[in-house]
Amino acid sequence: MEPNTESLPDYLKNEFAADRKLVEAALDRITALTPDRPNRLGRAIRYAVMGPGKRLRPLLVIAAVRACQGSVELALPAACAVELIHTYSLVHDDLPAMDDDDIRRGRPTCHVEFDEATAILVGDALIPLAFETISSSELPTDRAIACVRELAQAAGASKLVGGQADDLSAESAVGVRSVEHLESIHLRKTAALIAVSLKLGGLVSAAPEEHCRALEEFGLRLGLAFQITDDLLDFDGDPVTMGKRGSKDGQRGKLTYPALLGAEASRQLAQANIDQAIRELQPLGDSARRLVAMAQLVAGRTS
Ligand code: GRG
Repeated sequence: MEPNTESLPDYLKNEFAADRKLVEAALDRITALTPDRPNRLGRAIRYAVMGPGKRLRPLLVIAAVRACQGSVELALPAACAVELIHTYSLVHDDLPAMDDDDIRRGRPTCHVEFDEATAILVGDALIPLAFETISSSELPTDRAIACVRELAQAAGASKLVGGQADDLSAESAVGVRSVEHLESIHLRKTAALIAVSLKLGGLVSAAPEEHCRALEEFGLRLGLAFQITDDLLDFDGDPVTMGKRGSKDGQRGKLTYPALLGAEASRQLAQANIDQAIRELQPLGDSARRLVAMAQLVAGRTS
């Protein structure tokens, strides 16, 4: 499920590939089997985390660090922490009580490969592991605390979890069915974790507040565009390229952008959010070019 970087200049292609390797190696170390973790749980954690994900969020942390002239090495634990939270949310979202999916990242979902109780415990274990990873890093204490606080807020009941709760309620179709309602769900469910990835890159690099704010605003718009393209992929994407089933949202009567606006207007809205995201980067000047390239990848993504 690697993102298609064909359209990028060679130096950026190589840089993303190298950053991806760093992230994979760090995740591999963090999830290594150890005698103090029950073996089956440890294997399930590795199965979920080491599956072929795009690693968009950790790559965004690193791209933000590069834009702020920070240290990639120092940022790796925070980058991995966001991926651990993201992975827990996928494992729990796939459970029968939530979205009830049997394929994720081109393979059986965690509860299908193992069992439901184990998949719940995988999520339970990944949340503290994320915060342990940041707090055991070499970051100066004040930056580590700031990263823990921001990530906890983005993953909490007013953002990721609250957005998921409202998204599940919207399935019953008794709620308001408007673009504003949909945007409010996805700003929390999808965009908050993408926005905090960018903000963590700024915080780790001790970037000026104006730059951290610009990175977060970029992330919120990018996150919305990411969600709209996700809805479009579910609507008319290729399940093999995506590594998951398509047309699920339509079958469940879910509130989605194509269902509300139609495919063409949804595509335009995704592009408008990408354009706005890129405008938000203005305070960072030319050093934001990697982030611009990543926004363009999100606009054209097929998986
Ligand atoms: C269980 C609290 C809780 C939240 C679940 C992640 C999520 C919220 C729902 C997943 C459903 C979904 C399709 C959301 C749209 C955006 C999204 C998060 C897509 C998956 O992220 P990718 O494409 O996945 O970055 P990979 O596998 O590449 O990491």
